[in-house]
Amino acid sequence: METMERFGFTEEEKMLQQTVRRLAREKIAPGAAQRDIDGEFPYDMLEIMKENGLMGIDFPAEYGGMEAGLLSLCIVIEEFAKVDAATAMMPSTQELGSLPIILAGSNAQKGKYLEPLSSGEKLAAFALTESRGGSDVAALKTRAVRKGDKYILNGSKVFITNGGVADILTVYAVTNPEEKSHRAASVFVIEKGWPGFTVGKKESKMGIRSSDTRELIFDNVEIPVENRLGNEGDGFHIMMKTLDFTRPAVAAQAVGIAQGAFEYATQYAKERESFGKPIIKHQAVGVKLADMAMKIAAARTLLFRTCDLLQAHAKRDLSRLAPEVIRYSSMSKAFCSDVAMWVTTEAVQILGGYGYMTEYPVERFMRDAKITQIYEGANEIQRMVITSTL
Ligand code: COS
Repeated sequence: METMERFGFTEEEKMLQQTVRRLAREKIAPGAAQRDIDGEFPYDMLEIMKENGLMGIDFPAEYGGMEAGLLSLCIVIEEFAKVDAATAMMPSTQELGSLPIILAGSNAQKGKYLEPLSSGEKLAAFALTESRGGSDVAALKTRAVRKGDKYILNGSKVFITNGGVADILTVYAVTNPEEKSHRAASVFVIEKGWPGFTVGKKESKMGIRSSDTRELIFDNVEIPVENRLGNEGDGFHIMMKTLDFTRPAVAAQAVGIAQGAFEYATQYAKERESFGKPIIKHQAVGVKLADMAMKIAAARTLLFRTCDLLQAHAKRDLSRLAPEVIRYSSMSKAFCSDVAMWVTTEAVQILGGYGYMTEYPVERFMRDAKITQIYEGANEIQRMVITSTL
């Protein structure tokens, strides 16, 4: 049976939303179009995140985080994504890259790594996907071989967000190939600058262009044994549980993108006239806007409900979440991102020729929306996960 823990924001969450909404409007929106053109990692935006304590929103208070919960993280991501989906990835990538440490790290590992990550002084990355794909996690090939008190890491990862800017990376590698595939891998914390660890060129992407996406190459990288998270063989479970908690962050990014495009298209439809009246008065346009409003509201409601469920079951260990909770995580990711893609495409349609021009923001929203259907588990995978819990 489903249970409803709560519905609605606490006073703190309302205040957080107001604060980040203002920050997004005043500090993040103005340079968003130029950052999309430049495609460079925006360190000035990182400074804004750090000044406002937003890099460690859901990090444990014990290690300098705000410990404000997943819903708070999603509130922040939505507000930023309304104006700039790439900047919105800063707190979410920090959470994704660090959650394996929060879930499976020893006190010593947490003590060493989490504080500089919560403050944003150091950046994190989550290194799972390889060139043969990111969906079939159990088939990944990067290898870590134990030699005394070290592991020797060889292989490569692709499409890693923050790959070129991260200081601390959580890396998935096979340690026990003789075990069955879901017990064959482990997760390690590695640091920028370690001998043998290099990064490829920055990828040029369709959307979220200012985020840093790269290949990672490991050539005999020596990892001290104390940098393994959990036990040998825990890797698959660590990464799956991390994704259970971070897929709603992608959903939040998608809802923000959809809302941003919707608001722009609505304003445009009220001002632009054809056949002697504002185009919103033409049913063909008005009905599109009504459908956009409905789908966004449904998406956001599903997202908030998912955050409630995950927060109520948030145990910072490796125990598996209830099937219903895993289902909601995947449902929110797939549904919100599909809505974002549909809404942004319709927003471009409403603006007509102007929608196709880079001078207007809706084509950027449309390009940014696409990745939310692909990363952190393609929407086809989310539907497999949903089915598996039924
Ligand atoms: N949390 C904890 N454990 C999990 C889990 C979860 N969410 N999902 C599966 N497991 C465990 C299962 O309990 C099972 O454990 P035992 O072997 O002890 O019984 C094991 O993992 C295997 O589960 P399953 O058979 O379902 O695994 P599959 O290999 O069939 O793969 C999918 C499952 C496809 C769901 C998984 O590989 C996946 O999510 N892939 C997408 C990954 C992704 O998001 N990639 C994007 C790039 S990273 S940004």
